[in-house]
Amino acid sequence: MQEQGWGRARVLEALKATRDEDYTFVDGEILGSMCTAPHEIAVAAHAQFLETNLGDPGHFPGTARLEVEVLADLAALFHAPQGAAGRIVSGGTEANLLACLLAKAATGKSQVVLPASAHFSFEKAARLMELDLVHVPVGRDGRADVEAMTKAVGPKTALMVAVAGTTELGLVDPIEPLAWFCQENKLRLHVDAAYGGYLLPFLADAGRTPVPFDFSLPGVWSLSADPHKGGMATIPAGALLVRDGHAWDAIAVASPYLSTRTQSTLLGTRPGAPVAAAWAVHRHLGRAGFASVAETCLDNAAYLAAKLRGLGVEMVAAPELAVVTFRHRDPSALQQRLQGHGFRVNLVTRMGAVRIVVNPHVSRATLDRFLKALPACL
Ligand code: 0PR
Repeated sequence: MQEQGWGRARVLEALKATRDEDYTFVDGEILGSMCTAPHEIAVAAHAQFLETNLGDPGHFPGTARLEVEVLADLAALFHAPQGAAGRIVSGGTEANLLACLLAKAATGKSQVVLPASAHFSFEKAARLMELDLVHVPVGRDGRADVEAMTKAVGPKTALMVAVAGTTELGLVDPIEPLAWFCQENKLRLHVDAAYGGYLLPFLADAGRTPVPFDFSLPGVWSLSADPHKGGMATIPAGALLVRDGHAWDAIAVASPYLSTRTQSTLLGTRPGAPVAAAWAVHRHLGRAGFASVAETCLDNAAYLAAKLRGLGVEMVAAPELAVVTFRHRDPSALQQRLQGHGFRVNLVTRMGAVRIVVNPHVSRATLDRFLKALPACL
């Protein structure tokens, strides 16, 4: 640290210059992220709640109520029964870590059966909790292979994981048969809807066939969804809901010097600002607003995929949600060339492909500009 402090203007100017080195969601510069530009009302709400800490909710009873209300919205959206309980967490990673921790605490077992397509956050869970991860190869369609998943289950299994919107392809696993299997075998099923959580509830509104994925399936034990992805809240905001709310008691630690007696999230100090942001977007858009955003994203993804096919580009899988992943003989070179045109796509190295996530900030006009630049880059 330098000896003497800088004036306010100098600090802010230096920060502005630094921020200018970043890419932004504006103008569709970032095309491969699962996050999106926070909604304008989320930004305003975030700014109002900067000092709030949900780790000590006694000081912030208003903010604590917002967490309860966001969770109640999500519980209703995902058809959670009476008695379910959740927590707002820092994102999909913390939600997956907690789902594993809750299952381990409830069963005393440490094996987790999951599709090979599951997010790498489960690897972190495995290291932290000494879990035995059984990665089951996915079927030819890129989705969890039901037969192989059920065969992988044994007496040591604490949890099965299914993904509702995979990171690489945005595909939804066959959750219904997996949930029936788990129900019949008294096994816990965690649905990772970090990405799909704000799209799947609106498929029917968007003129698509609904896909069962949530607590309406009795075998679903827990479900995560990220307000900081499809919820257009500010970072960091994830959510984990558990069918049997008492499950949280098993991981609670005493917090004697705080305003609550126990805590059962991984974080101690927890920002209230993104929770206020999520609440603001929920109230401002309502179900109808989210349905309309979902329809636009799904339509735009289908438009992009059709145009790409027209250019002779090969999709890894037909897009089910709004992730468009296509093959290229040299994905890194393609990424570099697109970067030269102001578009940042993500690599899916494992598949020799690049990924575009058609999130709310990606407009039809942006896609048309991208499609115009693409042929010269291919
Ligand atoms: N579960 C699924 C299915 C996910 O896709 C992700 C993140 C997570 C869990 C973990 O969520 P958090 O990152 O919120 O902890 N998937 C994206 C990925 O890893 C996240 C991401 C976000 C990627 C922003 C790029 C980016 O610019 O690809």
